[in-house]
Amino acid sequence: MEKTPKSLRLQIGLFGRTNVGKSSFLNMVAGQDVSITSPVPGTTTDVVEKTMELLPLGPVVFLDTAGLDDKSVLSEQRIQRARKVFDRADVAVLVTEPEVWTGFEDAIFKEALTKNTPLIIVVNKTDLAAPSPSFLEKVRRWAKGVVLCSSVQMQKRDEFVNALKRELLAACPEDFLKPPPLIGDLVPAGGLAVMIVPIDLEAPKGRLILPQVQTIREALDSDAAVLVVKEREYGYWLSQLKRTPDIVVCDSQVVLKMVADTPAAVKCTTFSILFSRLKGDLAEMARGVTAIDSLRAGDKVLIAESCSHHAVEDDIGRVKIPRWLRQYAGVELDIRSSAGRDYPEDLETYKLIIHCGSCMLTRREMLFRMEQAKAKGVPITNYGVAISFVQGVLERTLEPFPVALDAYQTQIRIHREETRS
Ligand SMILES: Nc1nc2c(ncn2[C@@H]2O[C@H](COP(=O)(O)OP(=O)(O)OP(=O)(O)O)[C@@H](O)[C@H]2O)c(=O)[nH]1
Ligand code: SF4
Ligand SMILES: [Mg+2]
Repeated sequence: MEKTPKSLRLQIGLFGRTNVGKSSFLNMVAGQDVSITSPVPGTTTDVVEKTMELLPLGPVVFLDTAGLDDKSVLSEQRIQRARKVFDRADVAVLVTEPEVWTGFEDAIFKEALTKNTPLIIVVNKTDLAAPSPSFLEKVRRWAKGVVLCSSVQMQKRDEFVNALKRELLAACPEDFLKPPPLIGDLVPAGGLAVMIVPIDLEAPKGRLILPQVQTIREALDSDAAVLVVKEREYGYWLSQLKRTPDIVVCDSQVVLKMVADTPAAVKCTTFSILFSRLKGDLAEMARGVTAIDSLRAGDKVLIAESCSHHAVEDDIGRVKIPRWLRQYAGVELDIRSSAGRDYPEDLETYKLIIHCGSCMLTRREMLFRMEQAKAKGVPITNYGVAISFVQGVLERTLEPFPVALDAYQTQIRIHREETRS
């Protein structure tokens, strides 16, 4: 992590009057004492930098500044250094206290506006006084995001840090949400990717679906060759090849056949797994799927689709996944579904969320949905990961992604040990 150059890290500037708790807030987020704090105004006299990995955002650097109000006695040089943080910051975090809004806060707000820097307001010290609805209404109008916090209530740290992550995710510039490659890193220039595409009832007439087209396109962009076959012809064409493919990708519905027909030395995965890495956090999805193991009779499972495509007779989300889930769990489950923009408010009532490949969502939207699930303590996975899991081939289809495979193996081990004891 330390190898990531600073410019690739999201730079988060912390601003606020002396003594509002900027350094205490940073220490709470970092989970360690990074910046000195004290009741004496003007404790921080120079910029303090703290790099950390703030998932799902990735590497970030917090810049804790000296409070610049009339209580600070700083040299011109130090004032300039604190001011310069504004030029570096990709996101500005203004720390304030309930009901306190002075000319200082106004100045920070205006500077953020002029520099077009997204502003998040942290209302700190809420343990001393709750902010009034009118104060909150005012700050919500001005900032991209608002976080209510108490930097001394460590028992609520997770809640505060999750709220900050959600606001950062919503506010950070698009560049910082650059997706990992779809397939480009799995097939070298001059290499070969084989794609298995079933042409069944669900296949649209006369064309391929978007995820398949995008995957083919990215392999071609990597100067690789692509062989596209239906599942029935796959074995035959594999036997005709003079070289082994670098990667084989199939539609999740034929994953069992792909795994059976693919030699152990050849890497293989599914379109849906490729997309869960592109759009979200594959390791988290791989961890989340292990929740299927502990589903009990009557448990609520959400099948979340992010567009309202016309459901066909043997639809994957409405028919096939529920059937496989019930077969795997061996009990009756309460399986609900949501489609399009509506993502249920009562996520906490579900034992598991199984999300579609989210080809219609941006990476920011999907990461946001994952964060919402996490904030409510609900495991989340996706169609591709879940299908490979219930078919018993997930370790095979995660092989091309060592981090996700490791996350899955660790979680399933913990989980099965817990069930045994
Ligand atoms: N009750 C309460 N006290 C807090 C909170 N956050 C910080 N404090 C206290 O407020 C005082 C100032 O905190 P600092 O974190 O040093 O504040 P700062 O904004 O970094 O101050 P300067 O570096 O001087 O600009 C310390 O005594 C903290 O313990 C909070 O959420 N609740
Ligand atoms: S957004 Fe989801 S439900 Fe809609 S087509 Fe893409 S994967 Fe399927
Ligand atoms: Mg400080």
